[in-house]
Amino acid sequence: MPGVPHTCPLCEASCGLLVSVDEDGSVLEIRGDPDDVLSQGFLCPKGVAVKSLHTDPDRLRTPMVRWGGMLREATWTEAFDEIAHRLPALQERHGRDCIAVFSGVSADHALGPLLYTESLINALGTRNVFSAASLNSRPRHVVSGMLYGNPFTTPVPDIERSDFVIMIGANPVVSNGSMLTAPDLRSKLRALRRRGGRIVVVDPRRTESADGADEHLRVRPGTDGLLLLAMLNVLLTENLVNLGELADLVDGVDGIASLAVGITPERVERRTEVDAGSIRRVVREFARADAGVVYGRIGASTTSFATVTTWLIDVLNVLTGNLDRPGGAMFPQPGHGGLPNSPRRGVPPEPFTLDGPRSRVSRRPILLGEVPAAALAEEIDTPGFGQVRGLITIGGNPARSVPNSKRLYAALNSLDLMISVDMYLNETSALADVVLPVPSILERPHYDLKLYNYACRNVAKYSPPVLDLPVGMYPEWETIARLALIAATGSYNGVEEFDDRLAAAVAMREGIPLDQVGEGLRGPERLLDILLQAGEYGLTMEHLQLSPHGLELGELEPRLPEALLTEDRRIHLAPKEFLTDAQRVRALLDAPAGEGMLLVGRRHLRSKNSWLHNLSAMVTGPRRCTLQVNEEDAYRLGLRNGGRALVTSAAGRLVASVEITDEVLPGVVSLPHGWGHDEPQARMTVAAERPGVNVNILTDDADIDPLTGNAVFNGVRVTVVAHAGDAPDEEQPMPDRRQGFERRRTPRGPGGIGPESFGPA
Ligand SMILES: Nc1nc2c(c(=O)[nH]1)N[C@H]1C(S)=C(S)[C@@H](COP(=O)(O)OP(=O)(O)OC[C@H]3O[C@@H](n4cnc5c(=O)[nH]c(N)nc54)[C@H](O)[C@@H]3O)O[C@H]1N2
Ligand SMILES: Nc1nc2c(c(=O)[nH]1)N[C@H]1C(S)=C(S)[C@@H](COP(=O)(O)OP(=O)(O)OC[C@H]3O[C@@H](n4cnc5c(=O)[nH]c(N)nc54)[C@H](O)[C@@H]3O)O[C@H]1N2
Ligand code: SF4
Ligand SMILES: [Mo]
Repeated sequence: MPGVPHTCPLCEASCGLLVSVDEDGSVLEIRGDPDDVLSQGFLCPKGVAVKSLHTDPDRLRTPMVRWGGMLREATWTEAFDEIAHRLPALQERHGRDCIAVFSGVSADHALGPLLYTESLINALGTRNVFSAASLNSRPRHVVSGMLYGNPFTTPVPDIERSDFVIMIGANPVVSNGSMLTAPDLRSKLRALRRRGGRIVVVDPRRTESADGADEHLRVRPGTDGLLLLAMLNVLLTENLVNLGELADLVDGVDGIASLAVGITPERVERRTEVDAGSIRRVVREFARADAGVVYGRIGASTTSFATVTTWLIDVLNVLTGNLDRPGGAMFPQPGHGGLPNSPRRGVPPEPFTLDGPRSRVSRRPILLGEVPAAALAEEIDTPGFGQVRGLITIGGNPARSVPNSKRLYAALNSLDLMISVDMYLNETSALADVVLPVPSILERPHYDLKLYNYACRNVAKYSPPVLDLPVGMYPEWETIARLALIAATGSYNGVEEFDDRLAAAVAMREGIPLDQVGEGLRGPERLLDILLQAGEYGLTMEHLQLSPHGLELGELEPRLPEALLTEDRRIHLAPKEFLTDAQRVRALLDAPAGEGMLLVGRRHLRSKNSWLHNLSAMVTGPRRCTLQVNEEDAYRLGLRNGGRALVTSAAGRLVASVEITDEVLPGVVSLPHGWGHDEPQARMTVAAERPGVNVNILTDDADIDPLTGNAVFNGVRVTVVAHAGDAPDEEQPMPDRRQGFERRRTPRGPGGIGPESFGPA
């Protein structure tokens, strides 16, 4: 059975699928595509689960509208009429900024939102734009913006040619990489060791990646900045700095040198808990490697020192000459243009700066046009001009993914209007007034507009839908276009004209004559054709359509200085804002370690944040939402394996099941995110059977990385005590649902959704 090629959008690896379908359109099997340009047959269990995702009876297939307090199935006309009736009126009354948009991570993995959300935001004219980027990658953008002049110039580990990788707060064996698109990283890392290379993992947990590494440095959460400063100190004091090809491109080495003065491995040992001898040895070995790379992800970018940590990672790469060199940290060249780093577009209109506008309530930085997601709750619950009264979520579950869930839950319930575009009635969309469904992964086209910017090899691949759009479903781009039309004109008619105008505008921006655009193309394919033509390789949709397994565009090539968009086309290694913030890191040296335990997160191979838990194949085996505690701590705290613990932070508290393991260091506990499937109005039947607890009840929206406003999920201070209560095993103290807004509290009625047992006060 040949199967139809497609692309898995469930993580950043972008694996090729081969989907076998029978005559009546039923999906028979999903396998890895051996001819896929990137994944060459590799598939993880989530890829296989695209089939059960497609057939999941809970997946939304019709719009839902809240009438008389209950979400009921509705026609598209009813759903859009409801929005047209309420959204413009709200903006008229309270001003443009009263409607916020939250764009979740799934919106980064689907062409519709990738290409159309911007026009929705423009039509709304709101500055209240939020996304998952400020939950994980804003420090990366800011470091790239300040150092290279372009927030999207992302250095990516050239993993297939590297011979020394230091991974800081990343677990690619499970996550399959992040801001690194490279299917089957487990094998790629094994191959690296087989060819004599070395892998060092820096992580407070003994992760699956640490297990496969040569060395594991068990760092105390939140102290990586100190560790990196000590590494730089070794480089500088032992004369191991070697800028190589970068020598004529870099400014600011002196600034780095003065920052690292006196921060020796011996001095940081106490706070980082990493042995000084190991630090020195690793740095010497790294500096001697032919080509090495330091790579950091979630554990580096979601602590309160995230920007400085991310920055120092790049500094280490630069000072060892590993930036932009094969086997080091390289800049991919995707097949499409249209990104601000597209060479044809040249220098972006304004230099990247941290001195931009600030948010209304806590004056947090608005970067790349977005308010930090950790400020979403306060922008909703703080009265005043510009207060958010309505929210549109697309492909996200902020009720589970944003810090301080308790506050956000109350805030979401206080909104005058909430619209969700999603595949499920999840813990967020279940609170909406109108829910608009989207096609399944197999019913929509795909091209990884964002991920090819992080790919370990330059590739381009377009996957047409495997299956026809079912009757009664709209493509997601049309849904978003209709929302934009309502915001702009009050009416949702005229999608075709809207799309024509958008295509003309994008073509004009990219300098591509419209008559050069593929005939008969519309929607995302037409926009993609324009972006491809604007790209470095002069591709068209036709090229991609002729290559269903993807096009190989070559190994990563050095791109400096062309890829630099700083005004002087140099690397600004030591921006003053970073030097200043780094003083907080230096101050850690003499600060006391503090009371209580430090909470970190973790991911599991069979999860994707909050939303694959409704597929039985993804939740088999032992319960996974456990609080991992070291044996020493468990003994001290009187915790027993399988027992319960009450975990309390500045933001909230919850009860979790205890798992005693030496995977975590003493003083550290770990709880995964994306659980807490206990929202009575949600419709995720399988997930609700094993709800788990929502860790973001504990994370604090006041605790942020100051330079970016990025959320802090790791190194959160908590206290842990044994919990003797007779609460059910995965009980979770949620906000009191009896307070607040009656209209969202109504139990199941005819056509309504929610457990029978849940009644209004
Ligand atoms: N299977 C699976 N794959 C996924 C996802 C998923 O949910 N499941 N999610 C996707 C998404 S959205 C993303 S962003 C990526 C994330 O990809 P990764 O960043 O590779 O994944 P995480 O498991 O979050 O890894 C973070 C690591 O940081 C460690 N850590 C915590 N605090 C610290 C600290 O202070 N210092 C250091 N050095 N380490 C620390 C944690 O113990 C953890 O091992 O994964 C993507 N892929
Ligand atoms: N404590 C803690 N919190 C975290 C993290 C952590 O490590 N620890 N990680 C953070 C990170 S890295 C991220 S990226 C965020 C992720 O958090 P969110 O961005 O909120 O995303 P998800 O929880 O993955 O939910 C994605 C939603 O998209 C829907 N969906 C799937 N496909 C489509 C589609 O094609 N179109 C639309 N419209 N919807 C679709 C799914 O049904 C699901 O409801 O969470 C962050 N929150
Ligand atoms: S590794 Fe990622 S892209 Fe590949 S099959 Fe698994 S979830 Fe899909
Ligand atoms: Mo993420």
